Parts: sequence; C-alpha cells; structure tokens
Amino acid sequence: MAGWNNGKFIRKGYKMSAKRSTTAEQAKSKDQSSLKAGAQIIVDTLIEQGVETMFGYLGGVVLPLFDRLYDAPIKFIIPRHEQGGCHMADGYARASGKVGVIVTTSGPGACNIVTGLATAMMDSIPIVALTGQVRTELIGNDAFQEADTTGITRPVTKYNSIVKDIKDLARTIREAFYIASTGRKGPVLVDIPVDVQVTKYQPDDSKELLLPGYRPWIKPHARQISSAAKAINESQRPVLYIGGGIISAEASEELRAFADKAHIPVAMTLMGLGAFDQRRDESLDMLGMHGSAYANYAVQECDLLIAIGARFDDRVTGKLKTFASNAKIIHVDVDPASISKNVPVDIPVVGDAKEIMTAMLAEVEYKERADWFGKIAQWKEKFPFKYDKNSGTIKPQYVIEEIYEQTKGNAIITTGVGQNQMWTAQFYKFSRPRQLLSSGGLGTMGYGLPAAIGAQVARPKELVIDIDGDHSFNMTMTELATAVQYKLPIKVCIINNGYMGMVRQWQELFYGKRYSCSYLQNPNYEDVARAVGAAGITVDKKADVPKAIKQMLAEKKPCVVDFRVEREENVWPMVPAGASLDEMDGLDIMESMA
Ligand SMILES: Cc1ncc(C[n+]2csc(CCOP(=O)(O)OP(=O)(O)O)c2C)c(N)n1
Ligand SMILES: [Mg+2]
Repeated sequence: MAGWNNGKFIRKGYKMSAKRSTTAEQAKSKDQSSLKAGAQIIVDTLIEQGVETMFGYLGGVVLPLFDRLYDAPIKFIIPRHEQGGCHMADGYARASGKVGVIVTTSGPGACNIVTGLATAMMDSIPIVALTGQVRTELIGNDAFQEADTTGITRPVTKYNSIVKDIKDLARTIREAFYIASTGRKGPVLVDIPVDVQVTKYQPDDSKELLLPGYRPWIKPHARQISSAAKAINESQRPVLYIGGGIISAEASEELRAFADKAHIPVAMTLMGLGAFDQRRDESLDMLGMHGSAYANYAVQECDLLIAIGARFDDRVTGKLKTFASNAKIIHVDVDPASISKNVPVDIPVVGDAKEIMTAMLAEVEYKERADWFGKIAQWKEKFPFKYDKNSGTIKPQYVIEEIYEQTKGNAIITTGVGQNQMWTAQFYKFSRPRQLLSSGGLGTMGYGLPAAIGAQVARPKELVIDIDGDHSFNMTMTELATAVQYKLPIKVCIINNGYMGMVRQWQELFYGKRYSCSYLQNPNYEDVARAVGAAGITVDKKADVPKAIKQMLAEKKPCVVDFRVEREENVWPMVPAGASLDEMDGLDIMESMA
C-alpha cells in the first residue's frame, strides 16, 4: 500500500491497468476482467496527467474513488475543511506551476470549495476539482447531499461539466487538465455521479479531446509586435506594468532581458510581485491603492504604459478616467476578452507573454532616458515606504522587515488579506517568481495558512512563511492540525493588531472612527499552536522580535508566532477608492517619520 507514514510518503509499485481485481471479480468472465470501474479510470487518468499530489475530503459519493486511491502512487493530503483543501491545491499550483487537484464529496463538500474556486478564478490559477455527485437517476430529486454543483460553480470556474456517461469520463478529465492549464489558466470542475464511478467500461486508447470551440493558443500578430516595439523605441517616459500573467507564462527571464535591453522601469501588481527582482534599481515595486508613490507617479506621468499579463483592476488604476491619461497604452495578454475591458488600449498584442516578449526583444533598442530615470530616482529618494522606527511598540512593518532580513529575502511567503497583506507587499522585497502567494483578485481572508501548506507540499525543501492577519488566520486556523499531521514545517507570523485592521483603517478615515464590529476577541495563539502539536511563541516587546524570528526559523515543527503589534497603525500611502492614482493620502505622514 502507498501512503503517509510518519510524515514521509511511502510509494510501492503501481500498475496502470484494469488488473486490480478482488477474488469476487476474478470469478467473472475473461471479457469482464478487462473492464475498469469508473473510479479506476479516474485514478489512471490522473496519473497519466502527471498528478503526484492531491488534496481532498471524503464523503459517501466519493467512496469508490477513495477506495481506488488507497493504493495509488499519489500523495493525498486531507485538510480539515474543504475550503482549506482548495486553497492548498491553489498554493500548490502557484508554488509549483503545476495543476492543483482537489476532490470533495457532493452537496456540503462541493459547496465548501466555492470560495477556493472563486479565489483561483480571479487570480487565473490552474486547479482541477473533482466532485462526487448523487446517483444519476436521483439528480433533481433533492436527494441526500445533492447540490447543483455545476450550477453553483459555473461563475467561479473557467469551465465545468458533469459526466453522466462512463464513456465520457477519461476524456472529460483530460479536457479539464487541458483547459485549466492553457490560455488564461483557471479552475475547472468535473462533477462525477457515484454510479459512474462504479460502472465498468473498457476505455479506448484514444487521448483525443473534444473541444472544437476552445482555441487557447493565439499566435501573436507580427504587425502588432512591430508597432508595439516602434512605440517603445519612440517613447521618452515608458513604464512596464506587470501582472501575474508573466509568472503564469513563466516569462520572468524574458521580462528581465526586455526591461534591460529597452531600459524601462518596472511596476508590478500584487500578483506580479516577484516577476522582476525588486532589489534592482529599475524596480518601481507595487503600484496601485497601497503601491509606492514612485510607481504611481511614474504611471501617471509616463508617455507609454506597457501592460503585460495584467487586467487593469480598480485597485491598480484608481479613477479610470484619469489613469495614465497622457500615455499611449500597449496591452499584452493571453485573454482577448481583457483587452480594452476597463481602459481603452492603443496597441493590443494577444498571445503568450513569453513568445511575445521574445519577439519584441529583437525589435527594441536601448535608450538612456536619463531625464526619466533621474525623475524616478528623485521620487524614490523622497517617498520610500516608511514607518516610525523610533516607536516603542512593535510596528507591523518592522516585523516584516526583520523577517525579510533574517530569511535573506529567500522565503516563499503567503499572506492573509488586509493590512498584513499590503505591508508584506511593501516591506518584503521579492526577487523571483512564485515567491509571493496571495489572494489578489478575490481578497480571500483565510487563504494564507492553507496556501502555505500547499506550497510546502510542492516545495518540501524551501522555507514557507505565512504572514497573516489575526482575523484572516482565525478563518482557517483549523488547518494547523493538517500541517502538524503531515509534518510540514510551515511558519506562521500573525500580525496581531486585534482588529480587522484594514476595515478599521477605513472606519477611521471614512466613518469618523466609529469602529463598528471590527474588533473580535482572539484566542491565545501560542496555546492554540501547542494544542495541535505545533510550536507557539508570543512576542509583546519590540526588543524580542529578532530573537523570536530566529527561534521560529530554527524550529523543525510548524510554528506560530503571535506578534502583538501596534493596534492602530495604518497602511500608507493610500489612494482612496475612486481617487486618481496620484492623489495619495499619507505621504506627509510618511515624510514626517524619522
Ligand atoms: C472572507 C473575507 N471576508 C471579509 C473580507 C473583508 N475584509 C477585508 S480585510 C478585512 C480585515 C482583515 O483583518 P485581519 O486578517 O486581522 O488583517 P489586518 O487588516 O488586521 O492585517 C476584512 C474583514 C475579506 N476580504 N474576506
Ligand atoms: Mg488584524
């Protein structure tokens, strides 16, 4: 049997064949013995697709599948809640570049992954979800644990379908992997009634897909590439605006070569952080609502904005009418539907970012652009991200800076949502793709811990740290037990301000400090950690921060550190919702700090 043993996965020989018969089956006729049960077809197709690890939770209508998984050479991680499992599959996918796989039962199991699917959908993360369904003849009867899974998940998946005929099973699963991992990637769900899992069938060898309407590989237009290169060569003040699409297309190397050759500064979205090394002078770091002043000013004053694998999200653009209003806009994207969706684009280039950047590299010329880089250097000098270093309390930014220093900028970081997430984006300098895993589009509190578990499974030798908010952590902290069970030595740094900090910040600034319902009583996290077998540390003095981080990094077990930080610290700068990108609040506050 294959399985987890004392934190190690034990694999034994596995043959992909119909011959996994029981004594009863052996008694059947020769013809019958070459048939495979649907559940076996699922497992064989997953292995054929290269699946090595899966996440998921049991239930009545997936028992045939779990029975076949019992001795399959696939690592299986069982979360404590299906939402956690789906975020784990997502974290696994983001950290590895592979497709994450989640399995759940029907009804409540399938409903519990809706948030995880929507999170992956908004950030274009490839996931295949396999859900069990009630028997085909009971569908529509309000059967026990029946939910209209394909109906419920249609808006939060790239594609979904239900397999009612065993003949379609293997092909539908292959199609799911193909759709999830090509074009603009995303989650795909396949709903499989329990009777299909036990029906016997002899699948043919054909690996053909039946997707006549799906054309993910769009060949980039040579003329569009040339007009983009021409605009770049003519531009005095260009800016690259980089999103998660560069990471998804594995095009970071091409981006570096392109930015170097054409000599263009690089601003990144939250999803794009890590695509370009932030330690370099050409990095403008993150742009947008809590982006750097220098990125936002550069975007507003540029004469050419080159968006690549980004979608002009409102948290990035601020007021659309005034966004980069003096600039010509080039938009490189794999998804034709995102071109001119929010902002009119002058030169669209549709296709794979890696291919397009390689083609453009040949056509762009080096330009000194001394004035432009001079201006950027002045903004960088005047408006760096800042906080009060002389404060006697623990500043959240200090904790993150110290984590950055002690990990030498090398850790894989996941986050919660809110202030913790924005400070992480501001104060940890990311240098490589797939280093920051954060829920950008949906902004899902509770993402950080399970995503860290998925990332640690994908990258067992790397250091994985979840920098989380107290209330974000509260949402999925039950998954700490999963990390302990599978001996995944993730670290959790809770930026514990006691508040839904980002909500409190908005209430302070826009609702006259009426902190309505944004405070909750937290558990003692050190005790919670110890209760499930993890290590726990509490830090309430500024002077103890460095040694607590050191102790955490030396810890072999999963470890939670509860940093009791300054409770009413704000994230600066801030572009208030609906304001222009260069109308940032908080610059004076930052400037006044030592
Ligand atoms: C599931 C979910 N519910 C509600 C929100 C709205 N929301 C955004 S940030 C935030 C507060 C987060 O609090 P915490 O995790 O403590 O982070 P902090 O801002 O204090 O760092 C809330 C409630 C959300 N993003 N996700
Ligand atoms: Mg908080």
